[in-house]
Amino acid sequence: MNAPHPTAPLRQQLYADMHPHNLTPLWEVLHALVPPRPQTPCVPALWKYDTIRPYLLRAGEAITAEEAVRRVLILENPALRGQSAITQSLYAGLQLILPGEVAPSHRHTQSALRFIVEGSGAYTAVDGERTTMHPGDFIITPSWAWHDHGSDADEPVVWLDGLDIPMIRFFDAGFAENDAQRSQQVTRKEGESFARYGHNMAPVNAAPPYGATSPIFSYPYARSSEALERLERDAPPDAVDGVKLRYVNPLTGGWPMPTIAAFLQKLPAGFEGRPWRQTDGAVFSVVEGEGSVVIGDGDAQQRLDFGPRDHFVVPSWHTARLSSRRGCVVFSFSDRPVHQALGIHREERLS
Ligand code: GTQ
Repeated sequence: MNAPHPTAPLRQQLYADMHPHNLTPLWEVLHALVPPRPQTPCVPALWKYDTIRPYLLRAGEAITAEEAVRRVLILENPALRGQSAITQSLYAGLQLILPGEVAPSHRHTQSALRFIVEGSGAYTAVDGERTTMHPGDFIITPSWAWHDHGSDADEPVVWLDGLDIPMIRFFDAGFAENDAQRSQQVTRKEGESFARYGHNMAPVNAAPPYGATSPIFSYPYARSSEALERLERDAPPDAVDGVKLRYVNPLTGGWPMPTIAAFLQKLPAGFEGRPWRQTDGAVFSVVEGEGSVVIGDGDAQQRLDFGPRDHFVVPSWHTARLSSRRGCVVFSFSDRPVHQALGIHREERLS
């Protein structure tokens, strides 16, 4: 055993005496505060849709969308239980809406994305325009925009909600309001935003309607998946990502939301991806096909096998590699725009 440091009693007395004055010594915590590499408390996790779905449907019996305001089961990182967070900065949940229901209109400073997991025919309304949901569609609710959801479908509709809730909580910058009306009045025809912004063209002399957020509020899967299929057919896949595209704000070429990046990727059949790591922890939603991801190094390695509608999280700076025997399509989102805005984003391709 090491002999106690000669000034140890001095130190202990110092700590005790200054404690009531809200002072604490940096040197006891310096290495944890300024770690040599990211030390996230988040752990990798997988939510199998077959396991989750019965609980979602039970939630549908236990509470109406109206009463819940948003009927969502939160995907909580197993190491962050009670914090409503899937990573330190991001929130994810699965929202259920049943035929005829309305999730009433409100707005908040948190930005939201919806990625449709199951069912067609529900809608979300933003700023007087409704968009109909289909599996694989990527839909945006900009910060502080009124939004309500509803369903004229004849089946349950489930989507993944991705929000920057923990980030906004960190900055203590959250505001929210309920609308006077339950459902927004429809003032614009469905597809108007897409016609204006979704065809590699843009209005002349018009200010961006949602500031730093994309003016396209639905990116239909039919279009995104067609791009991936063509690229899979006509171009060589990337060694790490397969065929991967990012969603863009057409007015800037940048990320669709100021706090959240979103991606769609296709792993060709037989794909064995090379490993990579990145500072932005990412949440994945599987659209079609099957595959697996191996996360971590050495003894801490974990393999998660995924299929359609499963969700998983790869935490910050964890080495990961994707593979797929039969091919698959996977959506993902992360807080990369914030890392990049701060100049702290890092990624590494490993071999
Ligand atoms: O749909 O507005 O999952 O406000 C969490 C908070 C969804 C929403 C969530 C929300 C919403």
